[in-house]
Amino acid sequence: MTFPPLCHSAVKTISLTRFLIEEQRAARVNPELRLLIEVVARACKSISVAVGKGALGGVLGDAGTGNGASINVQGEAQKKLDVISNEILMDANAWGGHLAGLASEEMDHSQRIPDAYPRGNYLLLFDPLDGSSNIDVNVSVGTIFSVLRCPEGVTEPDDEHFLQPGTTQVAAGYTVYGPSTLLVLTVGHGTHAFTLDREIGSFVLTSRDMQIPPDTKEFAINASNQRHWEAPVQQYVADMLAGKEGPRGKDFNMRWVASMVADVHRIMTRGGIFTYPLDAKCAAKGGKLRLMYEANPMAFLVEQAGGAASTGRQRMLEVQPTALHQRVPVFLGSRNEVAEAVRYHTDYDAG
Ligand code: P6P
Repeated sequence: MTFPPLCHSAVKTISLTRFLIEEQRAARVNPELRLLIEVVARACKSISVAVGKGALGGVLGDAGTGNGASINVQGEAQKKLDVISNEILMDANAWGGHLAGLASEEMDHSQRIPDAYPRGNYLLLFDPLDGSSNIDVNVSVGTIFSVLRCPEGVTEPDDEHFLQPGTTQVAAGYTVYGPSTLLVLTVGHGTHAFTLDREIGSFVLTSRDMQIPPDTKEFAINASNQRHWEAPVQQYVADMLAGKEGPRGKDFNMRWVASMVADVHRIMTRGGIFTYPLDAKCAAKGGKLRLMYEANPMAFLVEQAGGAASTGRQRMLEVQPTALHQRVPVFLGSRNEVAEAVRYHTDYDAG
């Protein structure tokens, strides 16, 4: 008896679970990493529900007691949803036995999996709710995560064990909580997008092997910082703004959502360059965006989609981290445009 022809559309879809099982059969993930990704995806579904409630869930506004907002290690006011999202990811990943430790934008130091639970071979880093300053104005926000191997023989990981270059990531992803909730994932074999089907509560493969167009006419930058930029960035942006009559010979468009996940997802979908360059305001910190759980996972995803990611002077994934919450300048997206931005830095540095 062979299976009858399955006709209704639901069986033609590939769920995240089926995708990961097929990746496992192809020896591209092992059972432990598959479990890790499924646990993180399930936690993102819970975050999507919390974000989606908005004012009705009493989850908007700043976290902290009546005497003022709580401030995180970044020196930023925490939103209630920052704290809720962080707790969702912590709780979801504690008991599964797939992790040795985890680190979050919202926590000063990394955390080992509690002794009550078995420890696994992976380290998880995340920004539980990136762009959360947009929450109160109902603009898309997201979760960003990165997966590293716990170093051989380390059973009690500390911050230092997380300080691995982006090339050592075994998986990375983001979930964007927008008009639809999308999980974009790589395990090192292409970048793939899954849309949350709220009726059945599962992520469904909607874009296999995404490809970022190599060229673009669209850039994303916070132009209010223009007077603070380094000289090569000033020139790079000025030449784009000069349009067809200028040295670039084409007109450009600009977008800035101020939510990295939203800006990067646009670029993953239609190309572009996202940049948060070094500027006088953040130069002392090394930049604005964090290397370990923002720039590196996004760089992995973008490179797997045929794009490029740089600090302006170095391939992002080759930066050797020196601190858990280290910040870096970021240029990522369409590979030929990133190469152009890097060239402005190279030419400037060469005098
Ligand atoms: P600015 C959000 O706080 C974030 O970390 C990224 O998501 C976003 O790209 C950037 O900062 C926005 O920074 O200076 O424009 O508010």
